[in-house]
Amino acid sequence: MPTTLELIGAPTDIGASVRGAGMGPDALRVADLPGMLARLGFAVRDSGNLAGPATPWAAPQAGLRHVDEVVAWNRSVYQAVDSALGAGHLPVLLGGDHCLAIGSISAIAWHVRQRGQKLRVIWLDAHTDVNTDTTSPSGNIHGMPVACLLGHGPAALTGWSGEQAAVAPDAIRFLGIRSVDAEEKKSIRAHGLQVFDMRHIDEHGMRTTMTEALQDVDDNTHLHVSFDLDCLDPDYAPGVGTGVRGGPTWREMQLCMEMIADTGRLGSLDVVELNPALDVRNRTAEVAVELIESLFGKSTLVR
Ligand code: Z70
Ligand code: MN
Ligand code: MN
Ligand code: MN
Repeated sequence: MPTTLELIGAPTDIGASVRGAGMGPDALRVADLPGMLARLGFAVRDSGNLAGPATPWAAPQAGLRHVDEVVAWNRSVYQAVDSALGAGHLPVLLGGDHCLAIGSISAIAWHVRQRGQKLRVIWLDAHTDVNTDTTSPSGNIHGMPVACLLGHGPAALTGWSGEQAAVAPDAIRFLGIRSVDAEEKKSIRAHGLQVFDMRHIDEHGMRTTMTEALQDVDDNTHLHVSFDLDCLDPDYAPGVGTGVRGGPTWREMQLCMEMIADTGRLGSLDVVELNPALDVRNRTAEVAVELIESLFGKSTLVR
């Protein structure tokens, strides 16, 4: 029986700094994400888009912007990912901004713990997203999901997996990093987070970097990929809210995805921060679909 991929749309920019990420799920559908996955041989179930509160674009309060709405969206995401995993499906969250990883990865962490598996999270991003309400320069919660998943930050957004920390610091591998706030650097050092930043990729190449990042993946590992499209260089992926120069190229990113596919352990995926309002003829959505095709084993199938 083929693996069933369950697509879960979360059309919101509730944690972002600029408007537009709410159109991400439909742009990925227009780029034919469901058709591509079906052609790879998967059963695809598109659950459509979740509903949630509009983005008020209010000022941050106590270091947090839109926290009640972020909680509401993440509750829906948690429930949808939880029921996908409960049905034996592989959840693919279509964001939406990166704050949604709090609900997604919390649900995944709960199931992985129940199954007695080892969770490893590959965080593909220009940013480390490890701010909290007390360190964030912006108050935007898409800059905080990693901290929340490590058990730090506002009480309303921590502890969702049934443990204070959904993910242990040594279970996350960051790739493509090139924009880290001063307070985030302290947190990275304090937690000993494994950050494969752009300097590391430049010096060692993507192949060695991915070999290191996937070094302890074994037969009992659930691999979760949290793919922020601003990981890519903006020349290849202009349709993101906060592009940062100097990211991986299309080719480097393809190799990254292929090496994850080769593990055979991919268990869940977030695709976030696609902003069609800033894109050029849906190019970033199309690039995302090409990369996700490799992540789900395109090249493995032809070897
Ligand atoms: C900054 C902050 C961020 C994504 C921007 C930016 C965070 N460190 N994350 N775009 N995806 O506001 O916390
Ligand atoms: Mn991010
Ligand atoms: Mn980012
Ligand atoms: Mn800690």
